[in-house]
Amino acid sequence: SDGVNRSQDEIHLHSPLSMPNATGYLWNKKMMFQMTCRGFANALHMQPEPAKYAYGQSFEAKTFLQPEHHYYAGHPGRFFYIKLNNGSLFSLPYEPTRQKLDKFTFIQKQDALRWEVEKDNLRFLLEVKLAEDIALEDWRLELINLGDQDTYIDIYPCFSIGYASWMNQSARFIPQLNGVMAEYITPYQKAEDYPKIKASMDKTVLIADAPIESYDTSTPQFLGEGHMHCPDAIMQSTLFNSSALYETPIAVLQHKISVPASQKVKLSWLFGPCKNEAHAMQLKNRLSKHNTARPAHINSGISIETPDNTLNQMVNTWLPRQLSYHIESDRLTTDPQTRNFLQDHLSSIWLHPKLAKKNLLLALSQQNKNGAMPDGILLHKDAELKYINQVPHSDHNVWLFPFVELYLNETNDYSILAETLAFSDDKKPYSVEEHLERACEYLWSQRDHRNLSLIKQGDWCDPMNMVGIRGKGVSFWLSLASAYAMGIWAKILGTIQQHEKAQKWQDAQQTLNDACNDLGWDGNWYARGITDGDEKFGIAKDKEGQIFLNPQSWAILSGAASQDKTEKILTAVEAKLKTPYGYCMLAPAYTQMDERIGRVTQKFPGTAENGSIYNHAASFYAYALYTQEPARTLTKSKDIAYEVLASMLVSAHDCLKRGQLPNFIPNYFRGAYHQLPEAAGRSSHLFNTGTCAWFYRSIIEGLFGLQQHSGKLTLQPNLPSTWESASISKKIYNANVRINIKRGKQFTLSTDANNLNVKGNEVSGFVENQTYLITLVVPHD
Ligand code: CEZ
Repeated sequence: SDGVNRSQDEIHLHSPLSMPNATGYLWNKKMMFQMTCRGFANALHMQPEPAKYAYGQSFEAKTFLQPEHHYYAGHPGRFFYIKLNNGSLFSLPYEPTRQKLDKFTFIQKQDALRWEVEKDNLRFLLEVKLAEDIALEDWRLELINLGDQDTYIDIYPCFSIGYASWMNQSARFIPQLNGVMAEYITPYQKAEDYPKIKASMDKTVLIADAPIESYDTSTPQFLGEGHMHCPDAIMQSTLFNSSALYETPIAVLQHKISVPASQKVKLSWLFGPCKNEAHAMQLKNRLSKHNTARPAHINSGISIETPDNTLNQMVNTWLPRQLSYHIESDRLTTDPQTRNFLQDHLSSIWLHPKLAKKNLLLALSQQNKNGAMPDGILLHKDAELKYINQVPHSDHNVWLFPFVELYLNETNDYSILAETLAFSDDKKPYSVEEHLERACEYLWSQRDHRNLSLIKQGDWCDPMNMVGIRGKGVSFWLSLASAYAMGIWAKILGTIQQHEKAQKWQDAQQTLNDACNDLGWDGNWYARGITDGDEKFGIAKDKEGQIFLNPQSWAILSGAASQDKTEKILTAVEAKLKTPYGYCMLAPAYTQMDERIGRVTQKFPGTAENGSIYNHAASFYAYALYTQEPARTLTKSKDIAYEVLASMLVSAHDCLKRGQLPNFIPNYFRGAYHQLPEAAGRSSHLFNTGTCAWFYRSIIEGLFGLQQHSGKLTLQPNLPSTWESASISKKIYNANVRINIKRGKQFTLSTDANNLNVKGNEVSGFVENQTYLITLVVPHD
C-alpha cells in the first residue's frame, strides 16, 4: 500500500519517509501556510506585499512561489524536541532529529494540519490551524501518557525565524509575553522605500501558554558545536537563555511537564508576524480560544457521485478548497498576471458570483482605451507591476471572454454588459459591452500581414520570450485563442440581438482560423508559432519541441480543426504527448537553449513549460475534447478527456512516484518521460495553478455536460464508456438541482417536477431555491 488513507474530509499519511516532501496547506485572506509531513514550513503573509516571518539560515532572494521547493536540513520549520527522563531525545513531527517513531500519521484536514505520533508509551496529538482574520499560526499539543508510570518530559518548541536582514536583526525573551520576539529591518537602500519599510510588520513572535523553564533566541548559541538534530542547548538540562544580538534569530522554549500515568496534558503556542510589543500582547489574548480558520468544509454548491472515488473526493472536497484558496489569496500577490486573475476567478463565478462581477469590473477598469488589457491587475493602491508583469505579453485580452461567457451562462445576468466604467486612460464611462468590443478589436489589431497574432515577448507561455522579440514572430496558439475569444463574443452579441457585430466577429474568427489552417497545419497537428526569423516551430521536422499541446486544444476550441484534423490531433497527442502520468505540454523537451524561441528551452527538461505534464495545459485539452464539436462527437474523445483529467489526480497506485498527497492538483508533474523516466511523474507541489478552475469546468460542462445559457440547461453528458451511472448536484440559476444519469437503450430525460419545461435535452423554468430531480438515460456509444 502507499501508506495513505483517504476519507471524505481527511487525508492520512502513515510515514515521514515514503514521501518526504508531501505537504499540506492552509490559508486565510492574509496568509498561506504549507508544511511538509516532516515539519519543514513555508509561510507568506500579505502586508500588503507578500512577506515572510520565518526565513532560511542565509540570505534569500525575494521571489514568487516556486515549484519543487527545495528542503534541506536547517530549512525553516516548526519543530518540537522531546526529551524524556530516560535520556531519549526525538522530535516532532519528525525533523530535525529524524529519530524513528513508533507510530506516525500526518493528516491534512479541511482547516488544520495534524500529526498523531507515538513514541515510548506517549501519544502526541499536534495540530496547527490559522487564525481566521490575521496572519497567525495556532499550535496545540495534546500529550497522553499511555503507560502506567508518571512521566517527566522536557518539550522544546523550536520555531525557525532565520536570516531576515543584513541591516539589523535580533531576538529576545519577553517574560510578560511568555515568549520570544525577534525584530529585523527589511533590508533596503533607497530612501523612497523607507515609508514601506516603516509600515511593515518586521517582528516575529512565539508565545506560549505553559510556564517556560528556559529559552534560546540566538541560533549560533543554541546550536553551539551541534547541529539542528542535536543542538548543544538541548543536550544541557536547561537552554542557554541567549539573546540574539545581530545573530540569526530562533525561538526555542523549554517546558518541563509531568504527565501522570494514563493522563493527558495540553499545551498551546502562537507564532506569527507582529508590529510591536503591544501588538504581541494583544495576540497573546488569543491563546485561550481556538481560532478556527474557516468552516470545516467549503460548500461550492456542486457535488458528484461517480464510479471513480479519487475523482469524487477531489471534486467534492479538495478542489473547492483549492478554488477557494485562489480566489481568496490571489496567489499571494498584489499584481496577479491578468490571465491568472481572470482564470482563477472563473471559480468565483461558482463560489461567489458577486466577487466575480466585482473582479471583472476591476480588471476592465484597468483596460486601456485602445482595448489592451495590462499585464497584471493591481489589487492595491500602492501595488505595481513586478517580475513577469514587466515583460510585454500578448494574450491577456483573450481571458476576458471565457470569463464573461461563464459568468453570463451561470448567472444569466446580462445587465452587467450595460454597466459603465472608465478606461485607465480615459475617465469617461463606457459600457462593459464597449470594453469587451474594444478588447476584441485590440486582439484583431495585433495581427501581421498573414492574419496571424503577434506574440511579443510571450503569450500564455510566459517564458516563450524570444519568438517575437523583434516584433515579427507570431503564435498559432494565440491566433487560435483570439479566434476562440471572438467566437465567444459573437455568440454573446447574438444573444443580445447585435447581429451585425456578431457577424463581424464570426468573420474575424474565420479569418484567423483560415490563416492557422493555411500556415499552421503541419500534416498531423498544428505548429506552435513562426519566429522573428520566419522559421516555423513545433512541427514534425523539429527534433525537440516537435509538438505542443496548446495549439491542438485551442484549434478544437476555436473551431479551426475539422473532423479529419481533429482525428489526426487525437492520434498525434496519444502517440507523442501521453505518458503514464498524464499529458505533456510539449515533446520532446528541449535540452539546450534555442535562441529563436527563448527561455522556455532553458528550463530543466521535463519541468514547468519545458515538457512537463503541465496540468493547466492538459485541462484545456480535456475541456476542448468534451465541449466542442467535432471532437465531442468522436467516440474516443470522452475516454481520452476523462483520462486526461484522471491522470492529474494522485491515486493510490502512483502516490509514491508522484510524491504528493491527493489534497490538491499541482501545477505540474515531471514530464520528459522518454528522456528522463526516473524523474517522470514527480509533483511540483505547487498548488498555484490555473488548472483547478478549468478542471472543475471540464467536469461540470464536459463530463456531466451541463451547459447553461439564457435560463436554459442543456444536458449533453460525456460519461467514460466504462461508467454505468453517475450523478451531480449543482445550483442551476439558484435552484438546487440533482441529475442522475444512467445507461439505457435510448436517450430520455425525465423530472419529478411538473413545473419544468423539457424539450429534448433542454430544461428550463427553474425557480430559485426550489429543489429538482432530473433523471437522464443515455445509451452506450
Ligand atoms: O508561471 C505560470 C504563469 O503564472 O506559467 C504559465 C502562465 O500561463 C501563468 O500565467 C505558463 O507559462 O517561467 C516563468 O516565468 C513562468 O511564469 C513560470 O514561473 C510559471 C510557473 O510554472 C509557475 O506556475
